[in-house]
Amino acid sequence: MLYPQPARWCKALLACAMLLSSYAGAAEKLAHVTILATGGTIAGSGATSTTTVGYTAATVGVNQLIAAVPELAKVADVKGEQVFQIASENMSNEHWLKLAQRVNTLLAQPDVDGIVITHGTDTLEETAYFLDLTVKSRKPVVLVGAMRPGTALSADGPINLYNAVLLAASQEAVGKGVLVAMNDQIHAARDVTKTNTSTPDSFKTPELGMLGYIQGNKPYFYHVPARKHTADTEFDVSKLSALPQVDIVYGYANVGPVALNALVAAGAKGIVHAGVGDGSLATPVKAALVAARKQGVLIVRSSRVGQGIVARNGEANDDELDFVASDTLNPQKARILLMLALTKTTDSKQIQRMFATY
Ligand code: DAS
Repeated sequence: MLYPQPARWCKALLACAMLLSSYAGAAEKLAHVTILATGGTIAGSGATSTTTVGYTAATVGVNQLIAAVPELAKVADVKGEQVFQIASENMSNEHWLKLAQRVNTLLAQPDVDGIVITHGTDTLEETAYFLDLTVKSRKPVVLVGAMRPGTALSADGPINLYNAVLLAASQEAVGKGVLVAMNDQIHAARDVTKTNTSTPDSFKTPELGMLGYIQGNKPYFYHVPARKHTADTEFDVSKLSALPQVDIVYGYANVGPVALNALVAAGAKGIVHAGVGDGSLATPVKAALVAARKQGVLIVRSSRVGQGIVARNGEANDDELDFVASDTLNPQKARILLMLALTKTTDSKQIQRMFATY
């Protein structure tokens, strides 16, 4: 038969219409995820396929990142914005304020269900925690990076980006705080840290544990963050154009007060001391910290050790010295909480409460 009967035409047209409507329906059901690109290795390129160190970070734009992973279209309706294009060792307070303000503006829109931020791995944990304390929404915000540039054999960026978008599009990620998706794992912003200079399994949450996995196109959560975050935060950066200057001094054998005194003289409003052990203070440094406190500088005792609680009144009499203990926050994260705390108060007792809350 050359031409099908009209009845068959109708059946064929009906089948096509149903197929198209199912695709359209599926597309309608996909969550709307915005990818904010900031640079880093995930946007990096190397000279050869075996260049996994010594490549150039922050060379590939957000549209190229999205085009390189067509599978994204199966898990979300994705849009991209190039917010910055930097290696993350150059991330600044100003970058953080701009990013937090953009995230909050987007999440207030009903047509945005989640956000993915592509980021260099060097300060990814810091940006994640800053946003954990400043995002005013329960919608998912997921940070993602790569330990190898996209030009390398077994580049980890594409699958990390796919997993991050899938997570940001999921209902499971709602209300869990800012998340980090790396190496098929889901980490909480507060506790994740970069533990290796170059291997793909670099991001870990030592002792306190990661939240779950992304496997077989699905997120699996086994834990939830215990501390306050995002929608429950008391910090508001919406009208800020700068943050108080807070610096970190490192403890080690034979340390003296020169670096500390220079930072205080340069106008630091807060100092985080990355002490040896349980936040111990070498005698000459303790004297300089006491003098700084008398000038109104807020002092937080943290530890270079990386795990465990820095106990209040443990290695130093914080009550007498009017210092703050960092709880389990590592020095770089204690700095972020102290900076935000100083936008609200200089009362050390209030700030200690904040370290017990977030
Ligand atoms: N320089 C590193 C950064 O941008 C590259 C990376 O690991 O992302 O953080």
